[in-house]
Amino acid sequence: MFGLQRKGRMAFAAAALTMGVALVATGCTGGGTGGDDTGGGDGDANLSITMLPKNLGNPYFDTSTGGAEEATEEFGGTFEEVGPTEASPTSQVQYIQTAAQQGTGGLIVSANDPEALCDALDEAREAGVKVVTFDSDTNPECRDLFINQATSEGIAKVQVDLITEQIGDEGQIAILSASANATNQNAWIEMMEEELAANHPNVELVEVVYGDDDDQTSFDKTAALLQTYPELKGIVSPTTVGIAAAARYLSTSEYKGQVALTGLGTPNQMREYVEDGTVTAFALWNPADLGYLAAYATQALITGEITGEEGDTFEAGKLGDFEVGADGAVLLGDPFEFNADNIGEFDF
Ligand code: RAM
Repeated sequence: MFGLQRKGRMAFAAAALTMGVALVATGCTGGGTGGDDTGGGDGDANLSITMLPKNLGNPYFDTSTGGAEEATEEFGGTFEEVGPTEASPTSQVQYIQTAAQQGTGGLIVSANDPEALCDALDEAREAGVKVVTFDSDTNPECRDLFINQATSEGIAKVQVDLITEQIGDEGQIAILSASANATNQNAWIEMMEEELAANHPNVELVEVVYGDDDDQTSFDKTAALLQTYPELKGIVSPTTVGIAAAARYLSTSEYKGQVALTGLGTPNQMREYVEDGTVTAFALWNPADLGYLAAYATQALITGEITGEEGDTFEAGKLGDFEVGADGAVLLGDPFEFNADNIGEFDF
């Protein structure tokens, strides 16, 4: 659907294994206030990079920020991460405005809402800032590029495959999502609903609830789901915050091992729940690679190596060469399944 292409070899396992090392160097270098003389990797290019995740305090985004900072160091730019504490639709606007006022060269954003950031992003782009979304997109006209972790179809399918297998392909399931406006989760949920309707007639999706990528809210929503639906057989949480909170709730409850839980999680947050039998398998991609690729794509825009047109190609350091697909989207790779057999190999 996105017409995206990735050139080069998947470096997922190797990169994942080195994350422990990469994260040691993740302290922000500050800056982001540079004018045309900032950076220095490419003559006069302003290689100051500002990273704006959905919210701060989420290990998933800590890891993607680590990857982006590693890339920025490689190409000789300056780097800073900014962001709100709450993943609400407009909470990112002020950070976009400030970054633009301070003259950042490139802004890398995971959007809490497809539309709410657009005015601020338009102003930033008019001021010369290159805007790259990653992880969760805005409407395509509001940014130069979107760095997509995997196709929405692939992310939806792996989660439906996992939950239907875990519940014997019949019974009630619910979805515990992130915030209600999140572009990425909403796209995945729509496709999960389609996949369930098409291929799993005996599975009933009873409700989608929103934990707002907040640990406590997600925990409470899990408890409420289990109370409301006594027949519930499984929960899918397509958010690393949600699945970890739901696993924590289930692990000490009477539902442990009775109600299946899967979705998208980080190995470090999910390890104890795989080991104690609360969860058998879940999926994700490498957030460090996603941030790394987003930073290299931003650099290629800033230096003028690419404009973001379909067919543009650029090099992303250790990840190799990538090509811009339809709608200005670049694809990282495929989702990856984690389970008891392989989770010990990953450290992020
Ligand atoms: C959370 C965020 C992020 C999403 C992951 C899977 O960390 O919602 O946007 O991609 O989960």
